[in-house]
Amino acid sequence: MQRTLVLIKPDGVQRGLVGEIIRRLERRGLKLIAMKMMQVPREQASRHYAEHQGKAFYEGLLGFITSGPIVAMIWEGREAVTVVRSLMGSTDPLKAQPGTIRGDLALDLGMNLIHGSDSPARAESEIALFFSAAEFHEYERTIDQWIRE
Ligand code: IDP
Ligand code: MG
Repeated sequence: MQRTLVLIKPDGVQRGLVGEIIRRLERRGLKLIAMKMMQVPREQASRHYAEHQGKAFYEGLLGFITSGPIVAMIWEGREAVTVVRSLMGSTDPLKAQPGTIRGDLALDLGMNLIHGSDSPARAESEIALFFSAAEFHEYERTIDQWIRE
């Protein structure tokens, strides 16, 4: 079973879309393993977005992600990384398909509501950056027999 890191960015919290976003992930059948509300320290944000260092939008991105509380979560399921990315939609909400989180709920590249890891390897390192193993919840869901073949 694969795990992925999801962040509801400060715009999602401010706009009251935390429940809406979680609802979409839950309804797909993904399983919530960990969740917390936090304000990301700048040092953690710069590690999280290290791949974008030096790009024109980097400073704005760091300022934005550290500007207010976010909700950080770990979600588990078959191909969870790809499934979450497809539920999110394209990075630019103007290009995101209707039916996706960004395509239904956002308009701006810098205010696109949600982060999801883009590969299993990145998921592993991003999960380690945001959570300690003590914060994971191992539990059985009886409903899984109706989700997993
Ligand atoms: P992703 O969030 O879909 O994985 P990335 O390319 O990893 O997209 O970029 C990280 C975040 O940086 C995006 O979600 C978006 O908020 C912001 N971003 C990416 N490209 C641009 C840009 O060209 N201008 C402004 N912000 C950008
Ligand atoms: Mg990315």
